[in-house]
Order: sequence, then C-alpha cells, then structure tokens
Amino acid sequence: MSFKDKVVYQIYPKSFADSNGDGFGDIQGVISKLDYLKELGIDYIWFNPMTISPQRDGGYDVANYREFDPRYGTMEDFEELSRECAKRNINIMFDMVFNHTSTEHEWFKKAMAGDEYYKNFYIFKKGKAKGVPPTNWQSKFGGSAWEYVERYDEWYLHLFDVTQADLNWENPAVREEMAKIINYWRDKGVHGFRFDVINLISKRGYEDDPNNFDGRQFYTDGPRVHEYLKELNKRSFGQDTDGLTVGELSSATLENVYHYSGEDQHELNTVFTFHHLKVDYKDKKKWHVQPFDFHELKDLFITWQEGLQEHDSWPALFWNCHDQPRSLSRFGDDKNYPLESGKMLATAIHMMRGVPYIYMGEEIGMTNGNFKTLDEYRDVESLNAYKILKKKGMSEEEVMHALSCHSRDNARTPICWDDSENAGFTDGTPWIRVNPNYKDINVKKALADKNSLFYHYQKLIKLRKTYKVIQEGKFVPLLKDDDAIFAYKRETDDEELIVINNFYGKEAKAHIDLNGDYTILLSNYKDTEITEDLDLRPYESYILYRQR
Ligand code: TEU
Repeated sequence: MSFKDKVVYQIYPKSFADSNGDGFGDIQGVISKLDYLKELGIDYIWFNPMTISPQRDGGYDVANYREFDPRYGTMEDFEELSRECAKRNINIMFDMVFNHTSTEHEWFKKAMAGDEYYKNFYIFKKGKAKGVPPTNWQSKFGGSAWEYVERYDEWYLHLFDVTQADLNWENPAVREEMAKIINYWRDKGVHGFRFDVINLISKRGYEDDPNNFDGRQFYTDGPRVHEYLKELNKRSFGQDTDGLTVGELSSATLENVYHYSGEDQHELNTVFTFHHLKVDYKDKKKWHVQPFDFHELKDLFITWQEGLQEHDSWPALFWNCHDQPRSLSRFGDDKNYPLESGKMLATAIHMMRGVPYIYMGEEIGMTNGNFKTLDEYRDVESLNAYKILKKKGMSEEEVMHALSCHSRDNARTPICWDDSENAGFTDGTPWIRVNPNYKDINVKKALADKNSLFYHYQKLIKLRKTYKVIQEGKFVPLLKDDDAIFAYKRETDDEELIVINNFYGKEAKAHIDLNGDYTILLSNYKDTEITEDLDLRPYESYILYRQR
C-alpha cells in the first residue's frame, strides 16, 4: 500500500469528544464521530498519546506504554474503535514517545530506588562541581536540562520537562523494549506510527555548548540515530507491508532529513519538520512575535520540496498540530476572509508533494483560543514561559500577547461540534475552556453549508485520490520572487497541475505562461475564470489541470 494518496487526520483525544461527562475527551467519544471523519474522506487517524500519564505534558510524559489512561477508556473500548475504524477503511496511527518517559514510569521509579539495571535506562551524569549541572544545556520548556538526584550525587537529563527523563538509547535493553512496544501495538492491529522527537535519541557527547545556546548541537541528529532507526525498523514496523510511519524531527537540517525518509533508507516513510512554522518568530525566538515573513515561508517550502524530492524522501504536509497556533489566525485572515483564506491555505498545502495532515477543527476553520487570562492556560510550556519571560523583564501585556499568538493551547481547545453549551464537546466542565466563537464556528454549521471549508477539504482529499500527478508529480516552483503569490506546478509525463495561491487580502496578478488548455479543478471563489493576466482576488486560490 502506498502512502502517496493518503491523508491523515490528527485527533488530540483530550479535546475531541467526551462521552461520559468528565470534561475529558475519550475513545467512545471518537467512536461516536467516526462517520464524520468518513464523510471527510481521511485514511488515517493519528492519536496523540492515550496511555497512562500524569499529563504534565499532555500525555507526552508516558508512565506506561501499553495501558490506556482510564480517562480515555479501556482496551475493550480501543478494540471497538479499531473494529469501527476498519469498517470505514480508516487506519490508526499511534504516537510513540521514545526519547523520554515520565518520571512516574516504573523504570524510572526503579532507577530512583537504586536498581542499577534501570538506572542505565536513563542518562545520569556527574555534575561539574557541587550544585553545577554536567552541561549548560537548556530544557526545551525552560531552565536547565539536568535535575540533581541526591541518592547518586548525579544529575539526570531531561530535554523537556523535569518529569520527562531522557532514555539512554546506547543501552541495548532500552532499544529492545522500544521494539517490543511497537510489536505489542502491531499485534493489536496498529500499523501507523508517529515517532515523537525521534532525531534527539542519540546524544553526541556531554559537553558545554560553547555558544551558550541550548545544547541542541549535541543531541540533534546524533551519530547513532540512523543505526537505531534501522534496527527498530527491522525489528518491528519494517515488517509491515501496509503501514505509515512519520518521524517528528526537531530542528533537523535538510542534509540530515533525507537520511530518515529516503526510500532506500529503511527507516521511516515520512518526516515532520517545523522550519516553515517559525517564520513569525522574531530573531528565531518563539515568544517574540512578528507578522509572518512570506518570502521566508515560500523559500522554505521550495527548498524542502525540491530537496526532499531530489532524494526520494517524503515530507508530511501540515500547517497545524497540537503544538502550533491555529493556521487561520496565523497565516490567513480569520476576521475579514476566514473562508477564502482558510480554503487558500488548505489548497496551498494539500497539492504539494507529501502526505497532508489535517488537525482536528482545521477543516471547519477553528481559530486561536482567544485566551485572556493566565488561569485559562493549561500547557506546561506556556506556564513556564510566562514565568521566564516575566523574570526577563517583559511586561504583563507583552507576555500575554505572546501567549495569545503562540501558545500551544490555541490548538488544544475542544473541537466545536455545535452551538449548544460547551460546543457539544461535553456535558460536564471541559478541562480547558472552549473557544468563545463556537456559535459561529462549529461542525454542525459547516456540514449544513455546501460552500463551507469542510467541503473544500473533502474535495482536496478526493483530488489527491483521483490524480496521479498530485500523488507523484514532480514539484516545480513558479513565481519565486513574487511578493504575494505562492505558486507551483506538479507534473508527470501525462499530466500537469498548476496551483496558484494569493496569500494576501489584496488583488494580485500571476504572470505565468500557460501552454495549452487548462480546466479549473478547484477554486475558493464561486466564479473563478482563467483570465489572460491570471487576476487574483483577495486570498484567491485555484488549481489548474491539463493532460499533456
Ligand atoms: O514536540 C517536540 C517539539 O519540538 C515541541 O515540543 C516544541 O519543542 C515545542 O512545541 C516548543 O515550542 C513533541 C510533542 O509534539 C510535544 O507535544 C511534546 O511536548 C514534546 O515532543 C515532548 O514529548
């Protein structure tokens, strides 16, 4: 089974649908909405982690890799989900968080209780001096990446929260456990896997970062990462003929990336990278917000599309996920042109070369969370950032503005199903509050309007399944220097597709030489015509097609 005609839908299970009124989404809730996803037309559902976790980091602090957190349901619920998905031809993708475990995991607890075998599952090192950590590396969620343990007079590494201890992949026993976990889920019928921050698992050495940076050069794309992935592939998911794997690569360079997903690499099918989602970071700093840099965005798309294609390597195509603010608020205009800009953004991504991902609620045009006060936030990264930025002297107003633009919670509000209380997500009190605009933006309304964003996504998915050129065509950039238009061509020997997207709320002209007769496959205005100058209205976007 090829993955090139597939589309993945991401569910953040906590915020999808709550079946039992505890304010927390669950597996039965998902089952009740499968017909909706079938109607959309997706092939895979990627679930963020649902196994036992103290939820310090939304389940990415795994305390048990095999048992569901009872708030999500039981193994029986999962088996029912699996059967119901199969009936609808929907596959399941699970999230494997293998760089670290929660400090609540029994391995870590044993390590802390003096068991040397399990201590060697983690990365413990001596400090440089009393009270001084082994290196100056910074945690991705703020503060030192090391935590002192008195019992050993040593420090353990945590690249993320202090409750997320990094695993020691140099230990063969750890690698064997990881393969067993995947095989456990394969036996239960799961053949899609997303690997969390998988390019951080091989550390290059434990030295101070000389540039006083966060230390990432010592653990990003480390020396043994490809060896580990090839081994894992062979021992587990590589034996599947019909799976889909995706590696989440944090800060990886293009030169490194194609080693992970090249067809002859025997590692992963596809990769997530995030460079295009940093173009609204001022000076590369997440909490320093600026309007997005269109040229940078376009250059990144072009460089990565061309670079990966050259090496037969495949990207995931996405604007949104549970770690990113909502794309409509970020790259579109959620006030004046929500429908046009929403459709344009969708087209721009879905027609590229790779596997498109839709993050729950994106298909109905959900916007950033509109949080006003700190107590409305739940995310550990945002709450840490608040303290750190205040300490650095940022004003209350500036910090709250930065959070309202870039907090991960923007994407984590419950999906709005209808205009009833709590947007139809729960009968109880939601764990995080619903977006106040739910009366306007909800699934019920989207399904009732044939011109809605939902049906645009549905059409994009159908197009991918219908046209080989969308699945396999060569990507060729057009109008590279244009200040407002992102346009590209996809071509095979028999077919040609031209995708034109106006990224701004003002008119533009696309100066592209067309040779031949094209039809319009899809557009975001009702009356789009192919004019001589290829005139574009605000956020206008269309797909031209011809046989060669
Ligand atoms: O994300 C990794 C990652 O790079 C982000 O956490 C990023 O550092 C963060 O959003 C900074 O802005 C994965 C998961 O997707 C994320 O939810 C987890 O928190 C993280 O790994 C740790 O497991």
